[in-house]
Amino acid sequence: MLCSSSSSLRPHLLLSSIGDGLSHFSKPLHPFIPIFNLGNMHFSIKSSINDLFFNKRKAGLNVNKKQLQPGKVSPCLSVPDQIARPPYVGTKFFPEFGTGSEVHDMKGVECMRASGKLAAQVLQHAGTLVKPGITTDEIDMAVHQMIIENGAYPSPLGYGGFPKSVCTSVNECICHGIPDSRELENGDIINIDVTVYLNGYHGDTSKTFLCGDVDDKAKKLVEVTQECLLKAISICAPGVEFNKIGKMIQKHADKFKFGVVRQFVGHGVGRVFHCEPVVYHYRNNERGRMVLGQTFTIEPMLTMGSTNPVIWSDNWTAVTQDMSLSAQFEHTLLVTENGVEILTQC
Ligand SMILES: [Co+2]
Repeated sequence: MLCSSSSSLRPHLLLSSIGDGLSHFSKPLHPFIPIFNLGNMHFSIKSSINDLFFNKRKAGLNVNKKQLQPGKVSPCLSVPDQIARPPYVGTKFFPEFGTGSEVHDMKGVECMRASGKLAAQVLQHAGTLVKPGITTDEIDMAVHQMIIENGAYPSPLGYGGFPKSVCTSVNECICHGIPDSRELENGDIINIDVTVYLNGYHGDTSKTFLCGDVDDKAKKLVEVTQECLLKAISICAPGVEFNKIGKMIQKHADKFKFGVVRQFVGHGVGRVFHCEPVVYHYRNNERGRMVLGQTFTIEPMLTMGSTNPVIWSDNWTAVTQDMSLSAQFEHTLLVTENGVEILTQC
């Protein structure tokens, strides 16, 4: 959850109308927060004239799919009192993007391994639930239950007011979809983004799952997005520049003519949910190198068409401007002597 100019929960968000043209990204304000709060202004999905125009264009990009619509969001779920909360829970403000990077000693590494493993197990379980007819709200309930049963807190719940325990991003939703009453349909793709807070450490991971029979174009998008993540992971090691990640991802996406979303970024993660470094998924010349013992995420979002996000009036749900499909994969990584260890795998 981070937005790029300002966040994955919120990758950084830029003004969507100029997003692709921006070369001067300011530092992310917050992973979960758009720089410009477009939701309540002119970009409401239902009212935008642009949408009418872009809907006509979506035929080849989101074949036979209905435009995603907001469903009903159920009341907040509770967390037992004995489970420790991250410091942002119960505050009205978006947490600051942490300026210190997460570099761990042996004990910290063990805590990161534990939270990463739990996040991966929860994500794996959530994936088994994906089938036509299940609601994203039911997936949220299952995720919430499994996290609290393991003595952890679901990091998205209460993060800057986010109302649910997991992000569920269907079809043209790039990220930060709020679980609701919508039933998954045959042919949908859905990203499930799980973050858990266990013993004071966050573990953050997401995957895009196929629901029923998915057409070949969408399958290819999902496959290539996962390849982008794995290729980026393969070049990480102490001393490697973070900008190598974006180069690798963009190069592979370009081969298949898929777009790379710029406004949402990877991030440092550990005691803090979102902190430095900012990890861009597209070509860039940002400075900064990986350090032994450091933990961060890589979480590329690829699209079939426009990479510009539009934010719904719920202030969270980010969808592609042209309704083209979007896929995402994410891991939390630990820099080791020879490369990185993927913390978020079972
Ligand atoms: Co993340």
